[in-house]
Amino acid sequence: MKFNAKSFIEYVKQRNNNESEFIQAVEEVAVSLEDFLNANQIYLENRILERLVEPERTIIFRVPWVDDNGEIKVNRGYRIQFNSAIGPYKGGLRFHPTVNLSVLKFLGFEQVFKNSLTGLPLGGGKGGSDFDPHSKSDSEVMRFSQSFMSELYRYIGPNIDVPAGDIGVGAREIGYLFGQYKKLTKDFSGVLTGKGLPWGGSNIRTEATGYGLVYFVEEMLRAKNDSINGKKVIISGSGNVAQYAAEKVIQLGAKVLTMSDSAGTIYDKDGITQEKLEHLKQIKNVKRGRIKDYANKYNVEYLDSENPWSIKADIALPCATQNEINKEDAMALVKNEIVLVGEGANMPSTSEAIDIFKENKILFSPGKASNAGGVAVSGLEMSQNSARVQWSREEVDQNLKKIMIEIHGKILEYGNRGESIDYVAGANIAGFKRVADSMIAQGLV
Ligand code: NDP
Ligand code: 2IT
Repeated sequence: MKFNAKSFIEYVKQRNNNESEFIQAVEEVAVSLEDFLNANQIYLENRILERLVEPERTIIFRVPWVDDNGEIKVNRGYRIQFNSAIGPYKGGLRFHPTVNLSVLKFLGFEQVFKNSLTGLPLGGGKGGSDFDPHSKSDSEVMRFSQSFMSELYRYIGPNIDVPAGDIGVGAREIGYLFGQYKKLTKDFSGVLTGKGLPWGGSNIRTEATGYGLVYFVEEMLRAKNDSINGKKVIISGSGNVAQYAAEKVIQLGAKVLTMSDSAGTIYDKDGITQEKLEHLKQIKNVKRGRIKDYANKYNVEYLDSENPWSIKADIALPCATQNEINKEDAMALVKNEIVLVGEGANMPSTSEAIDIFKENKILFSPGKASNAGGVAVSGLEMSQNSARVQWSREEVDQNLKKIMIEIHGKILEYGNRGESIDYVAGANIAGFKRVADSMIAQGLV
């Protein structure tokens, strides 16, 4: 049998019309796997890739709720249970107006490979809603979250499917979702991760994605006999991932020049200090305001409606959303002699941008590798819940670091090209192999 990535993508396009983000994610994987599949016929004979691009189950449901004015609102809820070959479905929930089937399918598909790379027993899933938590009151968010869970609870469970946070879903939302699940099922269990520390959460889960990203970047630099110390770093986003990526960068002696939100970018030439970062956390997490307030308070440059990619630096860490680095942005980064691009968000670089990084020999790591620290600590939260224990910050942090270093090692197995490392191919092949072997072992289900 012969696998041809191009014709496979045509087949996926035909079956998933108009799902551009999903097709983009599949295309990247199919291209990476071409040689590997042709050299390992067993995966072709078992039609593993055809099976992998078909979610095991897709649940779509109505989410009605009442706003503070007593008006009825209706949103759409989703949970995509993508693949359970190596563990219960696991992955975040996203609440954002841009959420649709294509976005959640790309996220669920990537999650399967990411979770496999962690080495933990985690299948892949993703869900969410087109609900926009911006400018909603706490009680509106609570009523929406309760309505969402009133349907979702039927399909999840600590050994079935364990959702967590993603864009628009943080500690507040996880709390309301957990409360409603418990009320409906009478069951206090580890059905969600990202829980509060007093009620079953794990130390370091809040920090895990951002810290893990920087641990991974350190490994990439170490492989080049370099280090992060003294580097200039541009970060996009100012949510969970961006905040803790910035924190770890600062701790390791590098300078964070930018952060952003959906309205614009702040450019702090002196570098964001831990103290200023604490203020930014207040703006974004407590006041739920705009990053522009940071520029006003510290009198730094504010780039209205712009992203950070035009600012000169050594390292770029996109930590906001998908396709936030396009071809022009990638060219600007290359022109400014960027050394490394480490994805904290899921699929923040378009495929044209990735091609430009490759052509210019930029060290580039895909989100499914470098942002795996979040779901990895979610996996550790599940273990702690099962054992009814809570590990210390130090213990979880050490575990996280170890997992990120191991992911780097697994990628080297398949992505080492002598003088360079193909992190995209390495992550896709290593992530695929574990899931594919498990699928074959479990028969045609
Ligand atoms: P948050 O909701 O905490 O923060 C998202 C940030 O990105 C905010 O600053 C937001 O701006 C900005 N943003 C969101 N959508 C857009 C958009 N369309 N255009 C421009 N800016 C945007 O989410 P997280 O930090 O949790 O997630 C960020 C990324 O990291 C996502 O890609 C997510 O899938 C990924 N990720 C998250 C993990 C986690 O554990 N949370 C784990 C692995 C990956 P504003 O404040 O204006 O909305
Ligand atoms: O994209 C991701 O890996 C997440 N949003 C975290 C998933 C999780 O289950 O912790």
